[in-house]
Amino acid sequence: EEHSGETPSEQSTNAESVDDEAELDSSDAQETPQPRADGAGEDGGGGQPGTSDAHEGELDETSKDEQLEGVRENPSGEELTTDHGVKVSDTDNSLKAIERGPTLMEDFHFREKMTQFDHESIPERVVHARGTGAHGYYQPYEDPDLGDEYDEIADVTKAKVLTNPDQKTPVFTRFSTVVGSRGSSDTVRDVRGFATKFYTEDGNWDLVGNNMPPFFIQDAMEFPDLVHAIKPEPDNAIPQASAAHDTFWDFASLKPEITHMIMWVLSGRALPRAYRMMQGFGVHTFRLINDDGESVFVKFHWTPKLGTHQLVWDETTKLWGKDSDFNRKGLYDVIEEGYDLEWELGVQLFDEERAEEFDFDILDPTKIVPETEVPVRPIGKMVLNETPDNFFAETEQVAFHPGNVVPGIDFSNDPLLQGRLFSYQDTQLNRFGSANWDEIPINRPLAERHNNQRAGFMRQEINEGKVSYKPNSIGDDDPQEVPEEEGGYEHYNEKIDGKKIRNRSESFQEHFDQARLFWNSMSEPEKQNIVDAAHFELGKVDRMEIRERMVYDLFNNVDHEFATRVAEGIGVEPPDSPGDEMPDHDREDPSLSMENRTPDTIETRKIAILLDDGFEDDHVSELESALEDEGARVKIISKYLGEKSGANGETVDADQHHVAAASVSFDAVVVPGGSESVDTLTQQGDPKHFVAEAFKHYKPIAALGEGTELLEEVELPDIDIASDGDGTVTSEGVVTSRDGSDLDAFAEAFVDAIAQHRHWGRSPAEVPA
Ligand code: HDD
Repeated sequence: EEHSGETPSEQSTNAESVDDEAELDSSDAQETPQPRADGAGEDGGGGQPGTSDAHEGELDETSKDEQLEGVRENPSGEELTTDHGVKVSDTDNSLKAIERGPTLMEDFHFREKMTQFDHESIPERVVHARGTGAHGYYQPYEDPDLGDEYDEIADVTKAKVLTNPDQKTPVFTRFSTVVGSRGSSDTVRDVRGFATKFYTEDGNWDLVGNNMPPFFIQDAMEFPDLVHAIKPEPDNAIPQASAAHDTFWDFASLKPEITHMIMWVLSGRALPRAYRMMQGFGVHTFRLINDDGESVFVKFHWTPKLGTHQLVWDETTKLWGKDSDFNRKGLYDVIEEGYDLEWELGVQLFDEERAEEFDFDILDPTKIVPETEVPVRPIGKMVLNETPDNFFAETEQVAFHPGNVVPGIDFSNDPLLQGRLFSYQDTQLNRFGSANWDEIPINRPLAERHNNQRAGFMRQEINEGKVSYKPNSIGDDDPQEVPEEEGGYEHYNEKIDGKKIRNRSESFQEHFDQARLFWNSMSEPEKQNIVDAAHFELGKVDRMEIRERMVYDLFNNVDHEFATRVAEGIGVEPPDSPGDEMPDHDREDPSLSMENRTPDTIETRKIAILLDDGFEDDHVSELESALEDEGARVKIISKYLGEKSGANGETVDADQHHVAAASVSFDAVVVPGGSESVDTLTQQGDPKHFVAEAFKHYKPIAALGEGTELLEEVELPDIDIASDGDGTVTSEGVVTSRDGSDLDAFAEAFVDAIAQHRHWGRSPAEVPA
């Protein structure tokens, strides 16, 4: 279990290696764990603790952790020193001329402490500022099934990271919101970033994707405009972390290519329940390259084992206040609690000829390759299982770059991707103020690095020797270039023939076909979510002409009924006939609906048990064990914290009290029996509100014995509640048993209801919560 198993004092630390003054000699200086030149030294270990390099074939799950171990600092049991290692006698009082006099310039400890503090902040990312990250590994499957066209993964790519099932490649993944600043809320309506750095034996590969497969625009040239339009308006910096304002929809309404992505952004995909319950997409078409230099196109897909799930809008807005770190904390907590979070990496593979047959251009990033056309083939899995030790050092300083690829993976000419290949290196210079950002421990490859790039701010490597140029005879012309056959990166030898031109390809001009495919593929509740979202977003737009353009020029070219439903909510005259460009098709792709992405699991779901003194002991213990056996996380909630006594003498501790707990932080709620407990609950507003709100948010609700009385008090519309003799009754995700005699059957029904995640068949409109 890697470093998390160690107590801080067991870890080898910076301080420890120079701890014993008596033993300090000139060679010990080497042992201070500076971020080091990987691979320096003939032995590859470089003589420094914990920073050993990967060698071919030796890479495993723990390699990155071991590398980072060399720079970890741990204060446990240590003495306070300055940055320069001088022991400090007083860190609370500055040095003064006399007791009540002015502070003296010579107080080096004061100056150093203050200077470091004054310079603590670095620029936040211009987009994707707010995020969270985790360590883990990627491992290819043995013999993945690639369908009829391709036999083996090694036939399509020579990337060892994707082909060698015996190799676990360390990864670091950062999830993010896009628009909000670093301190904004997690559960805003937004795209989510899903960026993974693979520390492969052949160098770093960064797959810098999103949780939605299309993108807003077709050419990187438009990216500054898109971001300016969606970010807070420049005169007053309002609104934060939201697209719901005039400038974004002004831009959108004038850019029909945005329509497909807008459908995704208005859907529940933009309100993920958890980062661990999100798909990820490489978005662009990339190339895979095999040993013979042959290329096949590829789209990358991450599929979470826990299903793809959403929040509902009302819930997200409450979370802004009650649990504003909901997504970031969710990832951190479950990993800390010991869950391994898993995503399957899948590929859609197609060659040039197949690409020609599609009725869209595979270089157009506003398009997906529908799974009805090309199935997704799982080729491996990623497991995230370690939280960072230090948010700034790891999650903030991790720097991704789509241009980081390894042999076997290459780019396509997607003009959005091509522009990104410039933008990320450039933005890291702005964030770090130096081209040496790749030397920061979280960004350092595990593969060896040797070249003649030199110097710059904050250079860490000590490059030995006289030579920093090629060709050279003084240093045997090292480091040597590597031929392609021996692993040197060679760009795909694509034939290019034509004229330089600044335009938009004719093949990029159709904008509504896939937007319609998305709409057609939604269930009715998902459609309603999209319409409601459009009502909110466009309802915040002051200018009528912008709302009208969205309805007439964009939505009415997706689907007439959709445009009509949106128009009705935002004071726009509904269009009388479909738009001229509305595609004439009723195609669907079931993989687009989240309702088809609900595997039968309740792992990591958070379930609230509402109780007070006098609860039915059996109900609570049986439910807890039934739910925990299935991998759910159970919390007991009561009016006050502390011990609660059951009717038959058992006791439980309340994990949370109602002032701090909110239904929006949970996936489901259950009220056990016990007349005294339920009497107390029914006299309070909070438990009733908890249940009503969970109902409003379509969440599974359960009650046993007298607990059913609480549900009756709340008056859940159109829901059957069990009476005596009914056994277990399930009604739109509300599971009740009045007699509570068959606890097993009850628990099973509740687990099933939780696995479905949300119960869209309800009509909660009148529920006052
Ligand atoms: Fe980007 C960050 C994903 C288009 C320019 N982008 C960034 C991050 C993700 C994406 C996940 C956060 C990485 C992290 O966690 O540190 N971006 C995408 C996807 C795109 C996309 C999936 C379309 C397919 N991006 C895009 C374009 C440009 C950029 C077209 C500019 C031409 N993106 C950036 C950036 C950022 C960034 C300004 C901000 C911070 C950073 O790079 O490191 O350079």
